[in-house]
Amino acid sequence: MKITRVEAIPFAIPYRKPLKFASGEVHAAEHVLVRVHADNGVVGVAEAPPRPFTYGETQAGIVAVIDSLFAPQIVGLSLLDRETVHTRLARTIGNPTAKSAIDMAIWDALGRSLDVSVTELLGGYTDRMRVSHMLGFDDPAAMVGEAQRMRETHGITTFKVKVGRRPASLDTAVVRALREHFGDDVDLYIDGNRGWTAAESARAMREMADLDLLFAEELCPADDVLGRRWLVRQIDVPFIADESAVTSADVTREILGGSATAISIKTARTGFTRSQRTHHLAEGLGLEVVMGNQIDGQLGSLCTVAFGSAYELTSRRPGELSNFLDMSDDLLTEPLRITDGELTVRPGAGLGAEIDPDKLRRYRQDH
Ligand code: MUC
Ligand code: MG
Repeated sequence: MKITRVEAIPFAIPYRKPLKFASGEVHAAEHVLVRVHADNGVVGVAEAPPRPFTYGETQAGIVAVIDSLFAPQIVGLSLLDRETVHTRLARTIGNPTAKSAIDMAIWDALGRSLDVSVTELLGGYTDRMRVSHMLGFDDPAAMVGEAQRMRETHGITTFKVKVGRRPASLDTAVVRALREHFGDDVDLYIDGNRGWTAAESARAMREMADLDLLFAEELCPADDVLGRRWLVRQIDVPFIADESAVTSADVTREILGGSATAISIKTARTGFTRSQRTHHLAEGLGLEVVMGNQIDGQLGSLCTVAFGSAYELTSRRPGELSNFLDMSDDLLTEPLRITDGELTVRPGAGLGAEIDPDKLRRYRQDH
């Protein structure tokens, strides 16, 4: 089970409808498919989504760091040497999605080699998660319409509403319209992607006090240290740290510092190995966890549900697993389906994902 080769293949698939939020917008999935080959003939796969507005990575940068630094450091190691892989990749700072895609492709290859699923390898708690859908910026009628379509078509009843615009009434009107339209039939939470100041966030939370929000996420920057602590102390729902808490050290710092009271785990940026560490830390600290979405394609969403289903804590809340529905196409031979508000892991070995060669030929950008 020795790693013989690591491929990083850039591809681009347009979105049917762009996703807009306070820190940026996404019009196309310009991701990198990572394939880890082993000497037993097995190939593991995962995808890296560059998010320059969050982590500074670009598609070309991910390909370059994998080809020039990461691949040479891990070729020759066994698929079982995950701790050594982790340590070697950690010598390079940053590059979270490039590292994570390699890590997850190794777990996929290991599962395929041992003929067990990644979820079973990680913890095997369940085989499915309820799905939370993310609603990007639009006017209230369009966002209510999208939520309604998601409920009718996929049975989804939990929605994360992107907020952080100015004036904040643009967003509070959306949350109010959703609550008025659905009543108690849906769960709602909000994500500001650092768009508001602490004072604007506090005011908006007061305006929405009667709307029964489940969580609030990254409403203002964690770097506004005292303002953020002041905000988190006064609101009465768990405050999720997302982009401010990527590593376990970040989680420790933000939680112990009072800048958050819950966390988002995103396999796209912590893979399976580092997500395990964050999960264990969250359990030890007694934190709520939401499995987040890095605007993943189907392969990335499969990674999220594979990890989220592996543990009780990560499968307790609906996971953000539906962004791929906005893409015009994808790479998998067998598309993911969200049914009755749930996404299941793939039966079979590893992640259970097969890449359609024709689709990869159509969308890859390196030829
Ligand atoms: C999210 O939860 O914030 C948007 C920006 C990012 O880093 O992730 C997405 C979703
Ligand atoms: Mg977020």
